[in-house]
Amino acid sequence: MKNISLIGAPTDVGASVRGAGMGPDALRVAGLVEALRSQKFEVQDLGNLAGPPNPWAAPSGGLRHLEEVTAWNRAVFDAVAAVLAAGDFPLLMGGDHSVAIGSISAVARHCRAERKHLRVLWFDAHTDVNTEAISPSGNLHGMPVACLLGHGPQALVGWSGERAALRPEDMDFIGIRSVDADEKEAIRLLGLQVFDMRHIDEHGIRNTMTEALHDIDEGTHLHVSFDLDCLDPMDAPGVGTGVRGGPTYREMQLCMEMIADTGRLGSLDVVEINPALDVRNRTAELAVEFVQSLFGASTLAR
Ligand code: 6HN
Ligand code: MN
Ligand code: MN
Ligand code: MN
Repeated sequence: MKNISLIGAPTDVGASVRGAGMGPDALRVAGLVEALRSQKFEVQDLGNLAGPPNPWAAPSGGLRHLEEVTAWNRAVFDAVAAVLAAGDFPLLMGGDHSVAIGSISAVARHCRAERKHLRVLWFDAHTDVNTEAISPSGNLHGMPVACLLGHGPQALVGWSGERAALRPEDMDFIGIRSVDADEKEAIRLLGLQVFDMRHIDEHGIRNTMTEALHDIDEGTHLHVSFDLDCLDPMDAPGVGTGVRGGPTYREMQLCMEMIADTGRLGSLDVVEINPALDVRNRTAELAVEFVQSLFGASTLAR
């Protein structure tokens, strides 16, 4: 059993709603370390990374805070790479979702070196595949997928050692219900597999996850990028860009349990928790429950 290393990336520079920078501490207060230790994992909290403050500036060239997002991702990349090099499991606590650029780039580089097949499951209300050319907001937390596929601003592309950290067929999206007008075209051109809420409504969460996990084998490193706004805001109010109509608590639990059953989870991002908008830390507490399930907690099995 691998040791789990927690890394905090306390920033909201990729968003235009402030507050996601408090996410790592919200997860700590919700008992993430203790919860994983109760499951008999060795857990070390590496503390929070350091990075630039939020300059609270308007977008320039279609991008808000590119320099700051780049600096934070450098720190994330190095920290995640170090944990992987030590043979441990990196659990990145965001932070807004732009931090997935550094995290998944480090994972992709590691997988190439280890000859593992990287598969990414992107749990989100949004597809985050905007670029500076098409984003309606300029917020970089709406662009990490594009960057990882090799289509973002130069400063944020190519970190894994190849222009694209991921190929479209290496990832699946689950829970999607908000896609910007030009993002739809990008999804079509890239050929991305998007299990949107309609798909989940029609096929059920179990069939959806079976499809998403169908090509996982012994050589797979599974990375989960978990944006808490994937959930319905009735359950998870502490997010900056909530969209109604998300998966229920039970549906999300089954997703986590089915991933745990693969035995291939190799790295995890938990992002977009915004304590400033939350109700009594409910969203962070919910996240802790889901992380426990991802790591194999089950109602009946010991
Ligand atoms: N997130 N599609 C919107 C945008 O501004 O690009 C929202 C992005 C939300 C990003 O929640 O990680
Ligand atoms: Mn996201
Ligand atoms: Mn989102
Ligand atoms: Mn697929």
